[in-house]
Amino acid sequence: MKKTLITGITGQDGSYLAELLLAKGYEVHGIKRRASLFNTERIDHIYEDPHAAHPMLKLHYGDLTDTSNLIRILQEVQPDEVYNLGAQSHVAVSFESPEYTADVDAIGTLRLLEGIRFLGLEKKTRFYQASTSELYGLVQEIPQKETTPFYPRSPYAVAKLYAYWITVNYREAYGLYACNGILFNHESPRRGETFVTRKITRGLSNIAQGLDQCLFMGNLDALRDWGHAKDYVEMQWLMLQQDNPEDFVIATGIQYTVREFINKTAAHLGIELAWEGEGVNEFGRVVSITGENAPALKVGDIVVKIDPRYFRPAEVETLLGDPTKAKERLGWVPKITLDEMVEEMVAYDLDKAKQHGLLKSKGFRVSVGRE
Ligand code: NDP
Ligand code: GDR
Repeated sequence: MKKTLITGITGQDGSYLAELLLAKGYEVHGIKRRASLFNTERIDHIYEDPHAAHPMLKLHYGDLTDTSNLIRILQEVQPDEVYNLGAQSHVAVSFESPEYTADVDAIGTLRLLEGIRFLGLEKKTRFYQASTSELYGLVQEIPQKETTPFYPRSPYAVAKLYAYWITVNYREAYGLYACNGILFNHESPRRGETFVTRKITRGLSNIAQGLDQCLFMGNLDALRDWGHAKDYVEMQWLMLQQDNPEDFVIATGIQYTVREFINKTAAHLGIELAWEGEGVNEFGRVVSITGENAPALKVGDIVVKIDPRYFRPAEVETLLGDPTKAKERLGWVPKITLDEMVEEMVAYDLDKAKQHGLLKSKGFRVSVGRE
């Protein structure tokens, strides 16, 4: 039986990867942070009572900023595979907390690699690093592939650049089986609520059900190559099963603007929007409603506005990946289309909005969460 250690197991990707590895018969260990409230909602359905005879999922308290803690966990688990998914993963937040982001995302990666080496695990343990299309930043080539030069545009991306190269360095210097997955944006109903796709599916669902009035957005022209997280974690596992460690771009090869994502979300709710105004004065107005998903709305309502607060000090305007290498070498192709993903995300968020609407109608206080 193989043992794996996942940092970031409580996040979007960590939860899907843990499901996948449990289904493959792995003993899965995950690092969770101490928080003042429970933070395991995404993995509660696979959580096992630690008092069970042999639980296949085990959680350890820890943090990527804590070297001795990481070394102790590595020593205890002796993992065959480590997936380093833990990160301060929000690009906009990295401008607010650049030093913390560097500590977790860059030095945290080094701490894990050095821990593997320190414990003499470099011949046993395979290492996956969650690298990112944000490395391309101000893009030097369209579409972006493994050989495209990097030009990071945020403290997050600069920290991930260090993590990318230190992973390559430990592979070359110490013969560690270490890979970078350069993953383009991937989403799901488990996506954090402040990333743009989930902010849209959740925000418009709440507005449709009368829990909120307007969605305030940043740059609607940004272009992203969006896939489904479930498809992408399969690739993370595949990368560690090859004869030789290599880095791969994972993407769909199709890009859309944020505005198009809003239109698709609205369409799944039975709403058609017209875009009026320009620049910071642009807004989205309801021009037709079909079906019964938006009882709180009427034609003419303004449901999307721009708030410059969500503009970034330096923006990544366009990202488009070329996953040819992953297709040819690993036989990987994404299975879930963008429209199927939007449908799944809207269904999930609309269901939640309806539940909250019901509670509100019975007089209970409901918080929609504000950023
Ligand atoms: P999430 O933000 O959903 O999850 C991040 C995880 O990291 C959470 O489990 C979080 O814990 C944990 N974490 C945060 N800070 C620390 C810390 N100091 N020590 C230990 N753990 C920490 O990210 P995703 O699942 O979307 O992404 C997974 C990884 O892939 C990240 O490294 C991200 O940067 C990278 N990536 C993501 C892409 C995407 O589109 N989703 C694309 C390319 C790369 P908690 O739950 O307590 O907050
Ligand atoms: P990104 O994802 O920065 O690409 O990083 P995010 O969903 O935050 O932004 C995508 C694009 O949408 C624009 N945008 C907004 N973004 C947010 N969050 N909120 C808004 O209101 C808004 N309005 C417009 C952004 O400016 C941006 O251009 C994600 C993270 O998961 C990283 O960890 C990962 O490495 C990359 O994807 C690949």
